[in-house]
Amino acid sequence: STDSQILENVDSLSLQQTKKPPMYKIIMLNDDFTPMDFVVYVLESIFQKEKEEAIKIMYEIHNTGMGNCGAFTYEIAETKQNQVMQLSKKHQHPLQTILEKE
Ligand code: NFA
Repeated sequence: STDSQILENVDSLSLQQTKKPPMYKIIMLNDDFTPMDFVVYVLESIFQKEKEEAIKIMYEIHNTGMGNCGAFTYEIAETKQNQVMQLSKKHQHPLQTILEKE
């Protein structure tokens, strides 16, 4: 649709495959029960965030209702979403995520 996308796609027909896959943002939702430390642990262990960044994202979720954990291909986003669900269920926390197509 944009000039640069048309050029990129025309280019990919004759030269090489440069088209990027669709990306999905993982949005984490606030709730009143999940401990802040657990959310920080999830962001560090599943989303590879440094502690300082994990704390920043956790407070963004706590204060606004939602926050961006990162953008991934569908398969990776779905896997990370399942990992969050399984870890949260194991610890009996109601932490939830949704996917948003970019
Ligand atoms: N709101 C939760 C609390 O006060 C913390 C939280 C942050 C939960 C981010 C979910 C996501 N314990």
